[in-house]
This record gives sequence, C-alpha cells and structure tokens, in this order.
Amino acid sequence: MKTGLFSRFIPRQLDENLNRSLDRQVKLAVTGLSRSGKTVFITSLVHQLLHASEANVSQLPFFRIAHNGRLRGVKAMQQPDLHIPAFRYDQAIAQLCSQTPAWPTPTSGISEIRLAIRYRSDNLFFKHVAPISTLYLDIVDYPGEWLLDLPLLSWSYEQWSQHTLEACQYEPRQSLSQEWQAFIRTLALDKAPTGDSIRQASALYTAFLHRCKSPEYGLNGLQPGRFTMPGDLEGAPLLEFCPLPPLSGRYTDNSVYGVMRKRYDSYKEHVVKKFYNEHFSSFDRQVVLIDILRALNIGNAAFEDTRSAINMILNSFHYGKSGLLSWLWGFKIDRLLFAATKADHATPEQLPNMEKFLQNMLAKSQQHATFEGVETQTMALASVKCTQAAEANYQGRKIPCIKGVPMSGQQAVALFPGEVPIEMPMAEDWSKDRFQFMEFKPPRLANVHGGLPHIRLDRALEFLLGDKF
Ligand SMILES: Nc1nc2c(ncn2[C@@H]2O[C@H](COP(=O)(O)OP(=O)(O)OP(=O)(O)O)[C@@H](O)[C@H]2O)c(=O)[nH]1
Ligand SMILES: [Mg+2]
Repeated sequence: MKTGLFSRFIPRQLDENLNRSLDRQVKLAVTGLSRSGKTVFITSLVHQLLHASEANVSQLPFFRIAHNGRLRGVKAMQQPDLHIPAFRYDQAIAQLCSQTPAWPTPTSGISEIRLAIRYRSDNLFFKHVAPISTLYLDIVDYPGEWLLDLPLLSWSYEQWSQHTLEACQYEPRQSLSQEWQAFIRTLALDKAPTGDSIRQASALYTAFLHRCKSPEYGLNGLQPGRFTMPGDLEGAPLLEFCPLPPLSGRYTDNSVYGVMRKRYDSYKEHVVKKFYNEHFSSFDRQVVLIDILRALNIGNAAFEDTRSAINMILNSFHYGKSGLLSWLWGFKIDRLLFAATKADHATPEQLPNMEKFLQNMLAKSQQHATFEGVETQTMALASVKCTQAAEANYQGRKIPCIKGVPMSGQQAVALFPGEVPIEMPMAEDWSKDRFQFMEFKPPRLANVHGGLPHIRLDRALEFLLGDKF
C-alpha cells in the first residue's frame, strides 16, 4: 500500500520527499463522513490563512505565527498532482460570501489545493542563513462517502458480505433491506446468472443504501462508497455487485457468486486501491471532523452507526512518529485532531460538553493513536460561525440561547437547542425530540476580507501546523 521504493527516486518525488523530511511541506488529511463539514472547513481554513497577514490578526489570536507578526503572506499555488482538479476555493468562497450567502455545493469528486505559507523564521540557525522560509501545505477534498471504502482494502468479499449481512439483522437496516434480501434469496448463487439478475440485485442493494442515507435514518456506514456517490463511475459495470450469503459448496467464476466476487475484487483493485494510494497513503497530520449534533438529533441507531463508521475509517491510516528517513520508509501521522464541527449549533457554554462527549465517543481510537506516539487533541469548532450567543426569558429565568437564520427561514430566530450530554446516552435514554440542533444559513458579511467568523479554528491551526514554523 506504500509507494514503491523505485518511484521515490524520480526527481519530482525526491524533491517533494526532501521538502517533507525537512519540515517544509505538510500533507493534511481532512477526514470526515459525508456532510460532516470538510469542504466548509477547508474553505474557511484557506480563507483565514490567505487573510491572516492582513490587518485582521485579531481573527486568529491562538495561531501564534499570525498573532506575533511572523507570517509574511500565504498564496494558493499550482497543486503537485496536475491530473487532479484544483479545489474550487474561489467558487466556495463566492457562494459563502455572496449577497444571499449559501453553503458550498456538496462534493462529488476529488480536488486538491496547495498553499505556500511564507514566514519569518525564529530558528537560531535559519534566522541568519535563510530568514524567510516557506511551508507548503497540501489538502485534498473528496466526498465523505468514499472514505468508507478504505476498510474494504483489508476485507475479502466473504468478510465484507458477512459484515454487511450481520448489520442487516438490526433495525433500521433490517426493514430497509427487505426487498434486496428477498431478491437475493431467489438467486441460485452457484449457477450462471440469468437475465439481468446481477444488475437487478445491485440496483436493489443501491436503493437500500440510499434509503439508509436519507435524512430520516442518517446512517453512514454504507459500503461501497461509490454506490451512493459514483462520481465519474456513474453507470459503470464495476459498480454492479452486492454482498451475498456464504456459499458452502463449490462454485465457478461464471456463477452468480463468482461474478459478484470478481467485481468486488475489481472494485477494490481499480477504485479503492487507487484512491488510497494516490490520496491517503502518506499524510503527516490529520483532522477528523465529526458532526455529533446531527447524529444526536437523529437518534440511537444513527449515533451508533456514526461512531462505528469513524472508528472503522481510522484503522486505515498510519499513525506514529515519522523519522528523518521517513521519505524512505513511509510517512506517518504524528498529530491527530478530533474536532466536533458546527459548534455554533449549540450554545457557547455547551462547548466543553461537546469536547468531553467526543472524547468519550472516540476513546478507543484516541488511546490507540496515543500509544503509537501520536499527539492528539479534541476540540469543538465551527469553521463558519452562523449564530450569536443570546439570552431568553423562560418562566421568569434567563436561559442561554443562540440566534441565527434557520435554513428553512428568512428571519433570525432565538432558540435553546438542548444540552449536549457528556456520556454516551444509553439505549433507553433516547427519546424523540430530546435534541433539536438546527441547521443555519451562513452569515451575511459586511467585509469579506475581515476573515470568516469562526469558533476555535485558530486553535485547530495552531495544533495542526504551529510546530512547523
Ligand atoms: N452552522 C454551521 N454549519 C456548517 C459548518 N460547516 C458545515 N456546516 C453545514 O454542514 C453542511 C455540510 O458541510 P460540507 O463542508 O459541505 O460537508 P462535507 O463534509 O464536505 O460533505 P461531503 O462533501 O458531502 O462529504 C453545510 O452545507 C452546512 O449546512 C459550520 O461551521 N457551521
Ligand atoms: Mg465536501
């Protein structure tokens, strides 16, 4: 899964690797399930950096290099992989900062951005030899659905089928998968497929995944990722297969089971491995974005599903300390930030709860990373703050609330969206309407160059990049 030794010695690769070994380049993995806030996070991060050296240093008080005046300027550069589309920062920012602000369009393919960050070194040696240094920052954006494919790399077709069919023994998957399961029970798995049974089985399976993904159920652990977000593979036969129950007897490659299995292996080889090798095999830093409030809103099943999907994905990354020869042996992630996104959906005094909740939710993954020598942090943040803190009178008492324009409305409303628990709710603690975290429109900004309003994005930047300057 790592890049071959030979390819490391072609000049451009060597140059890139040397830059990384000398701490002049950082590859940041922005990881998160679909709709967790990756594109908005990248857009806001780029926007904050591009404007950081202007008059608005007060926007990023905890990003030290900006605050102490050592940041000379930041520029978007041509990205290293010319065959990959550029991240459309300009489009996303135009949508966010228009007269009627809108959220960026959901992502349907891969894109990449490289930033050159110029700064004044305060290193005792470099200060005299090369007072102005440049750090290159590479970020990739992609649809969250595709992340769920990474675990497939270590699963055989039989293992994946077993995993999926086991999950379908529980609600809501059990009811939602009825039609597909009934259809595959009619197939003679060890015989050659008749008519277009393979296509039909895969269409029913895909329809099942789409139902699981709908806002009503909000499930995330849906594989293969391209079935619900095909990108440029829309309609390709590579996407026509589905899991099947185990077959005890012998079967040929031309049987239903053999054909499905072969397509699964091709999908892994041509889609997942390519995606992993090109974009996910070599990161230095990682931020994992999690929309815990949405998961809490939908209910127990969605919450458990989100938790297991994230833990599953985190197993696909390399964690540990990268040494001086890391360009030879492969890069590893040495800083990992777990971030609860959209913190502006909760009242400000709930932020510590959000952070503790996230710590409890991902305790196992965090412990694993810490054991491997990775520095980890947990943070509640908002890439774009859409609400203001306010107070409301309720039965003669003042209670904290937030004020913002809901996605479905035109006027600002004030509301108390609910208390974020610290511990994981037990199955019996889930009651309908316990949480009412609402989605908001982006704010209308008077001055775009002042930087987008945010919550703790500067702390995130400091944790992810601060030690590189
Ligand atoms: N209030 C608030 N809402 C946010 C914030 N970030 C994201 N959102 C909301 O979450 C939605 C999804 O954000 P995206 O950044 O597009 O999510 P994504 O992870 O890129 O999603 P995919 O591209 O589908 O994988 C947005 O359309 C907003 O409604 C934030 O900082 N504050
Ligand atoms: Mg996106």
